[in-house]
Amino acid sequence: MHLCSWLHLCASRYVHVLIGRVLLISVLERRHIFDHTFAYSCMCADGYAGYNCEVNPDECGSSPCMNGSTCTDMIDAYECTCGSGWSGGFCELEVDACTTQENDCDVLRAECIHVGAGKHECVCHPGYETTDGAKNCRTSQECSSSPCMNGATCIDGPCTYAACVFQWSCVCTNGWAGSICEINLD
Ligand SMILES: [Ca+2]
Repeated sequence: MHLCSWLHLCASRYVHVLIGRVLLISVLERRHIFDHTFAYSCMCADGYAGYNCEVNPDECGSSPCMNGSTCTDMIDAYECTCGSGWSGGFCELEVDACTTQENDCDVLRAECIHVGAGKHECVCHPGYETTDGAKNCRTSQECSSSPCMNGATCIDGPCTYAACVFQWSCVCTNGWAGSICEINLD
């Protein structure tokens, strides 16, 4: 008969339930010291398993993290580290980039459209055009192609931030009519 060493007992911090005879109770170490000829069992805390509570089961084994995220096993828990564009405890939620600082659309003259996890597109309001994916929109320059005929004056339509009321029009010289002053009245 001999006393068990600490290493022969349950993993530290766990409750020792002695099946056999208690030789003495260590108040200082808060454990029982027992006769090794008798069996013992361990009552594991949540998140531990094994005869001596020495096993940390892998909570990532059931692949709880979604959408390509990384699972980190912890004690009776796991943690998902989401990839770009995903959020939530399981990375199950698409990030709406239009509601984040990722939104780089023209604040006043473009619409941000959510098109997938962390992805967005910018579209200029009607009557506006862009050369940089609607990060900046400007009123369309219809008059630059000189659509008005016979000496008419081309006028870009008035715009609000929401839209241009009409995009352009022609002011004809005397004797001409039509939307582009193409009709000779004389
Ligand atoms: Ca674990």
